[in-house]
Amino acid sequence: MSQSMEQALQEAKAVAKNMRKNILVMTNRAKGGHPGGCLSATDILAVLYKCYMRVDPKNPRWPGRDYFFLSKGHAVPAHYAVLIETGFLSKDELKDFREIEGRLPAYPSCEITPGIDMSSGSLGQGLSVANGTALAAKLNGTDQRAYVMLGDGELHEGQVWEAMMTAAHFKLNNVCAIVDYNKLQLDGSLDEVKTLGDLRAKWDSFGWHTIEIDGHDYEQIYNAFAEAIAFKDGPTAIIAHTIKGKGVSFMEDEVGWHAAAPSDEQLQIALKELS
Ligand SMILES: Cc1ncc(C[n+]2csc(CCOP(=O)(O)OP(=O)(O)O)c2C)c(N)n1
Repeated sequence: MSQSMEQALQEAKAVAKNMRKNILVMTNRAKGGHPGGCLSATDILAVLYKCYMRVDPKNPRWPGRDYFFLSKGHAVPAHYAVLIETGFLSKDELKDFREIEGRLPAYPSCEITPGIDMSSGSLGQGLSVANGTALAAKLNGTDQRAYVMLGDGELHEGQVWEAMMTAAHFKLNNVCAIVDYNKLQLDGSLDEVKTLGDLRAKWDSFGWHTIEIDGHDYEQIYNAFAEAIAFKDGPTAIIAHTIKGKGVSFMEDEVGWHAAAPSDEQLQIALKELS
C-alpha cells in the first residue's frame, strides 16, 4: 500500500468512527431511525466520500459534481453523518434529525438537505436515477460519475432489475452500484424473506462488471472503487459483504436493530465501545 493511500484510509477510518457515533446519537435523540443498515454502510461511505467523490461542500449544486444516491433511503443518518464529516452539514444539526424544522428529515430530501441529490425512502428507485444522471453526463461530454447504494433487501424490488438491464444496455461505465449485502431485511434474513441466490452471477449475467468485497475492509473498498473507475466497458457493481449493526456488539447481525433507536443506556454502552 502506498503512503498516500495508507493516509487516506486512516482518515477514512477516523471519519467512520465519528459517523458511527453520530448515527447512534441521532437515532437515540429522535427515538427512531434505522441504525442497523446505517452501520453496515458506514465504512463504504467513508471511503467513497474521503477518497473518491468530487464534490464541493461550499457549493453543493456544483454542476461538475459526482453524484451519490442513497437508494436505501431509510439509512439516511449514515448519509447525514458523512455529510457532516465532509463539511456539507454542521454537527450542531444532529439534533434536527426527524424534526419538522431543520434540514435532516427522517428520509432523504433533495429539496431540503445540501449534498443530497435524490429524495428516497420508497425502495427500488436509485439505480434508475443514477442511470439517468450518468446518461446526461455522457450527453454533456463530462466524466462525472453516479454512485448508488442499494440494500440487499431492496433488490426484491423489480425496478432494480429493469435498471440493471438499462445500465448494461447503454454501457454506462460511469455508473457504480454498491450493494450493502448485510443479509438482513426488515423482519428476517434475506434467505427467509426471499433468497437472492447467487447474487454475483445475477449481476454478471445482466452484463455488469461485478466485484465482491468485504465491505468493512478499507483496502478492499478502496481498490474496488479504483477498479470501477478504471473499467471502461460498462457499469460496475460492488457487492459488499457487510454486517448489519457493524461496530456495536449488541447490534451486530441482529434484525431487531433494523428500525429501533438505542435507549440512553444503550447509547452510552455503544459510544464506549466505539471509543
Ligand atoms: C417500495 C418499498 N417497499 C417496502 C419498504 C419498507 N422497507 C423499509 S426498509 C425495508 C427493508 C430493506 O432491506 P435492505 O434493503 O436490506 O435494508 P438494510 O438491511 O440495508 O437496512 C423495507 C422492506 C419501502 N421502504 N419501500
